[in-house]
Amino acid sequence: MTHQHDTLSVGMVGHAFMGAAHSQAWRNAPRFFDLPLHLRMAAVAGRDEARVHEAATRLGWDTTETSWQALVAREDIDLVDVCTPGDTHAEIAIAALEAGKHVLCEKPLANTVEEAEAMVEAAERARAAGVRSMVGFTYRRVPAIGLARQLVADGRIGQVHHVRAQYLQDWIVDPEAPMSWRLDRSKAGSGALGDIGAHIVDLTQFITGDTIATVSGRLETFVKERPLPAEVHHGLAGSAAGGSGERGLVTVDDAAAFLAHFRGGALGVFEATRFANGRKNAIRIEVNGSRGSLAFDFEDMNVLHFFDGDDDSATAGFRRILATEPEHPYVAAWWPPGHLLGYEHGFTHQVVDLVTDIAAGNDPAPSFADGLQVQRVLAAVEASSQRNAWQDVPA
Ligand code: SOE
Repeated sequence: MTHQHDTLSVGMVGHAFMGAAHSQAWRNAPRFFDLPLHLRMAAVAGRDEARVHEAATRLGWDTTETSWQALVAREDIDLVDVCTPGDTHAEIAIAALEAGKHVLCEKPLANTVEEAEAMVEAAERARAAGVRSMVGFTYRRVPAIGLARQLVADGRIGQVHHVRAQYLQDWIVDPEAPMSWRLDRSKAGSGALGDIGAHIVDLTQFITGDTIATVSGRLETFVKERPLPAEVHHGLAGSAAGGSGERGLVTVDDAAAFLAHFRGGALGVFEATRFANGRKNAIRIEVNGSRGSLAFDFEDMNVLHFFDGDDDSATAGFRRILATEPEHPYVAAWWPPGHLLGYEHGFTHQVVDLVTDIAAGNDPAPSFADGLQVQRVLAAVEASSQRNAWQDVPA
């Protein structure tokens, strides 16, 4: 379905924080990996003409559009990369799929289960014509996370009993941190729950190969009103509040905590918060099984801790595996062992996997259906918090 048989022309919608991360990935993937298709960074779309021009120059896009509709209508575009806030994901992705374009869509897939369902239907219709789609849970592509999944699949930790996951940030702990779209339910769908809780739901299910069956949770909004911003940095709240004195209503959760029961029998404890003072982007995951345990923290993202219960008890203990060997996922394309990877590499790996699947005619993962399943878990947590009761996640 590519425009020219060996070129994939990409059009990106949105050019803030995620747009910058995706641009770097589209640019770097072919420089480090042997891709089956030539990539063309054909166009970027944004509403403000001056800003989108500046972004295209800075991020390396050939041309610009001032509406996503114009970008989707372009015949020379093969793939649409959706890097906008959640309220526009469904509309853009469905239009692009209907126009026969492959779609990469930022997470969470949508703002509601209903939107996500419509996206899955559109993806399935388009798939019949060879059109592919993927949702951007990039942390799956951290090598240490890939290794963790492999160890679980190989039975190295045995039957999974416990899943412990925290996603901890602190960028709005200051009550004077200004409003941003991420604090507005009509734009973002939810707060910490969907923005970062979605990642740990996806990651724990990816690592364990299991899915969450039922949840009991509580959402909290600690600061209910904030100053309207003078400017917004990278979609996160800026440090300087606007001078007008006007305040806006925070309509999403600041933090979410929930218990989960996995279909395979494991018990899960999850926490997602923007109020963990001092924690910037900690993603901590621990899995305890009948034969061993795994532990990961994104703030030390090249490392996986592995406890092998089969070791001699006199010398057993968590071993610190530096996941930078060529046999670890994606690493061979980069630097020699011990030369570390960072946040942006996950986005590059995402492009590599997507382009490889498109060229091979395979279904990329995580699919829109996977994104919908995560959305159902998030919706169940919200419902549980409202009802003060356990809530099942539809299979
Ligand atoms: C903001 O909380 C954010 O940028 C998330 O939206 C991303 O998904 C996460 O990778 C980092 O934090």
